[in-house]
Amino acid sequence: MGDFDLVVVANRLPVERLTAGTTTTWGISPGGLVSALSPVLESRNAVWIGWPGEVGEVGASFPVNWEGIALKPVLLSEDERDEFYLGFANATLWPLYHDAIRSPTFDRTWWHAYVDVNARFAKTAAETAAFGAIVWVHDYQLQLVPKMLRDLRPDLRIGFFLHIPFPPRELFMQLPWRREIVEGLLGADLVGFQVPGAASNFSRLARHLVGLRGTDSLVDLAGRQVRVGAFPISVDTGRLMERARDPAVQTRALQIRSDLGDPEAVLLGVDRLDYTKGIDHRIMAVKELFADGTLSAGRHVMVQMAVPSREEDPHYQREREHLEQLVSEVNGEFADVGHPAIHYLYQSVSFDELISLYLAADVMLVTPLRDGMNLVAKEYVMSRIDATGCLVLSEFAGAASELRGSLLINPYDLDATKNAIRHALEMDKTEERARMRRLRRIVRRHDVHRWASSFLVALDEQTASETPEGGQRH
Ligand code: GDG
Repeated sequence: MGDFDLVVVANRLPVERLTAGTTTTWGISPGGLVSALSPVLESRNAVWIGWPGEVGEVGASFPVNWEGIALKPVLLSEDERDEFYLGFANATLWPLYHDAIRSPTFDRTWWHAYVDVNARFAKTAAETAAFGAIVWVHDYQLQLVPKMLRDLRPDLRIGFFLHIPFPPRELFMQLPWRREIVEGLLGADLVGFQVPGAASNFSRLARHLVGLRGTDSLVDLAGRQVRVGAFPISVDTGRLMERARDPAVQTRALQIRSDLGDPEAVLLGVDRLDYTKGIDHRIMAVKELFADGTLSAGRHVMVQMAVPSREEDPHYQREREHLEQLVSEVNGEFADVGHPAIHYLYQSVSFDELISLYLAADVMLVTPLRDGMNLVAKEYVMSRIDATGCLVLSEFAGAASELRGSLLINPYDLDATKNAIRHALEMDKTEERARMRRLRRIVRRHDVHRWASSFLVALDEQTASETPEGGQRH
């Protein structure tokens, strides 16, 4: 038993090793979960348990504390990195949970590694949490942890949040270990999803596979109830607006536009390079708009930031080659000397630079084929402090159920995507501002602090109603 009152368990720690020559330092690592959780934990007696992102020992330079959050590494061997992380998490669960856009691989060796690594995370959490502490487990890599942890420490209050979609029954049933996964999640007191559809997919499966009773929001295990619900994640609206108001960030946005040749319109995409994000569908739509004369180099430009991700995975290597080929075809055909049609950046940038890019963009293209939420869409909205700018958003992003003022598209429908981009380019300022104000109101009312506190309040309520006298839960 440890002494932390709030334990976050996630696959990755919020830091990564940065090496320059022979010097090693640790810095904050980019990614959806880090952006979402850091502001919530900074003021609590909290510990974050996760994998440092590299195999083997972390070494003496590893920070035990990062901006007020204690860090506890869970180490993986090279085989575990390959089988648990690259294998079961990213080549089985990730594609299966994203509509099977790529075929999931089912491999028994990977499954055994998934069980072993989940057990290590559960053991570390059991050793770190104080009596009756809250343990908040995150995401698809750790779906067995809730049950394993409950078996070790029945006194804990366990919440689980899935950041990615939860598939419909027809797809989930392909998984050879479907029952183990559902039972693993049911070890929690509260299981949270991004959207109500995912929550009801899960509750229905629990009833169907494990033969339990209950409703879409409450699953009844013998002697214990598990609450299930939607908790749409959001962004740190205060920080985004503060950075967007910063004169240096605004000057940089003007500089970016001037570097792009002061075009009439800048279209922007920002994504991890991932086959779920629909980057190629988006570029195809833009290509056709250059072809039919709606867009022309010099007057219009697209900037596509593709942040390197999972580079060891052959699916991701192929996706990168495919995108680079596509961008080069578009530029080959439609660029003018000094005026590319698409600026493609395969790199990550600082948070301030990202906000400057958002400020420089007239049209933001967020077109995933399936996405749990998509924070980029919400970040763009909150950066547009003067309420200008248009958001073209896939209806298959979780964000679509909230961001009703955006131009919603089916990313598989190229004509619909082209029409939405045309609409964005031709939109009069009154409509643009009205839409953006509406979007800003929605995101501002529901920022990341509210997301975290509503999840923790729901967990509190659930466990308060469940705790028998003596403080032991079963
Ligand atoms: C998963 C789910 C869900 C991107 N490039 C840079 C950078 N980023 C930051 C963005 C944003 C985050 O990374 C990406 O978050 P997304 O939500 O768009 O996507 P995933 O990484 O797939 O996240 C997703 C999320 O978890 C949270 O629950 O919304 O559906 O798939 O915050 O700003 N940050 C910096 N430089 C970059 O170049 N600093």
